[in-house]
Amino acid sequence: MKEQDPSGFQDFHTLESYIAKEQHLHPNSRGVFSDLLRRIGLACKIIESKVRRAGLREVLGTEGKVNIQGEEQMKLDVLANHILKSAFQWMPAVAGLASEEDEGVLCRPSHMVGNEAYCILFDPMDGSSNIDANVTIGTIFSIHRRISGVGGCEEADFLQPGRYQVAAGYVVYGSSTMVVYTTGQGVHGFTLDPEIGEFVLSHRNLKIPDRCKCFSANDSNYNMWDEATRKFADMLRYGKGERYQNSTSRYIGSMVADFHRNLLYGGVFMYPADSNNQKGKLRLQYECAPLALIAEQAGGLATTGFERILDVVPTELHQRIPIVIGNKKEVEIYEQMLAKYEEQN
Ligand code: AFP
Repeated sequence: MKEQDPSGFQDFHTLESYIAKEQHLHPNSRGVFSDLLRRIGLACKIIESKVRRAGLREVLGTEGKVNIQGEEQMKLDVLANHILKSAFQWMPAVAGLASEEDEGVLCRPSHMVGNEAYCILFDPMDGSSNIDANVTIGTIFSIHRRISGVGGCEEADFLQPGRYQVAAGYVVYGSSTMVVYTTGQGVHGFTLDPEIGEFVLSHRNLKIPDRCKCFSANDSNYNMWDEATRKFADMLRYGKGERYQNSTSRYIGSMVADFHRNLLYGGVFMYPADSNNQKGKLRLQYECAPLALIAEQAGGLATTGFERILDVVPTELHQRIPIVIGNKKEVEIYEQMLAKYEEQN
C-alpha cells in the first residue's frame, strides 16, 4: 500500500523542481538550459516584487523624477528591463539578449560565452500603459539556440522563425503571479505562493478549451479593419449556434493578460492589420512568436491571416506583425475568410 505523505510533497512541484524533472528526460543535458529557465523565474520574482510596490512612490511615475531617497525614479518597464538584463549578465549560457525596450541586440564578449549558448528575447513589461491603473501586466520571453557558431552572437541569431524557439513563456502579474512556459513538451503554469516565495505547479499540461468563449480585440479599430476581419469579429461576437451564442467580448489591452485568460477559458485574441497599422502593431519576436508557441503547444494556433506566425522569418529586430491567436478552429476559419476575400478583391 502507498504510504500517505502528510507533507503534501508527493505531487508537489516548484518551478525549480519541475525544471530539474524535465532535465532528467534529456540524459545528455548538462543543465545549462535549465539554469536559464531558473534564472528567468528568479528575475521575474524580483520584477513581481517591484510590481506589487508599483502604487508606491518608489516605482510609480515617469523616468527622470527623483524619489524620496534622492534616487532617480525609474518607470516599471525600464526597471524590469534592467532586472532581466542584469539577471543574465554573467551567465556563460547567454550569448546575447534582445529587449523590446532597446534598439539593438546586446551581444556578450565572445570570451565570456560558453560553447552551449542561447539568445534570449524579452518584452520586460507588456501592457505597460496599464501600469498606473493597476491593471494586469506581464513579461514575455523567448529563447533561441545561437546559430552563429562559437563566440559572440550576431543579429541573425535573433532573426530565427518562431518554430525554432527552444522555450517560450510569460509571467502574468495579476491577482496572483503566474509563470507559464513551454519547452516544446506541453505548457505548464506555476503560481507564485507568496507564503513560501516559490512558483508552485498549478496548471499541468494546459490545453485551450475547445470552446470560443472570449473574443479580444481593440474594437475602436473595427472600421479600420478589412471586410473579412470585420465579418470574422462579428461571427465571434454575434454568431448564432452553440459555439458562439455564449461568447463574450473581453479586452484588457495587455496582450499577455488577454492571451492568458483565453488560454484558460477558450477564445481568440487579435490585433490584425488596419488602415493605420498596415503591418500590424504587435512585435513578432517579443510578443507574437513566444505566445504562438505556447498557443500551439496548448492545441491552439496563431496566424498573420496568411501565414502561421511560427513560420514567419523575421527581417528586422523590432518587426511588427498582424496576429490572430487562440482556438485552432476559429484561427483556421479566419485564414479561410481572408483568403476568400483576397480572391474576390
Ligand atoms: P503597451 O506595452 O505600450 O501598453 O502595449 C501593449 C500592447 O503591445 C499589447 O500588450 C496590447 O495588446 C496592445 O499593445 C494594446 O494596444 P492598443 O492600446 O492599441 O489596443
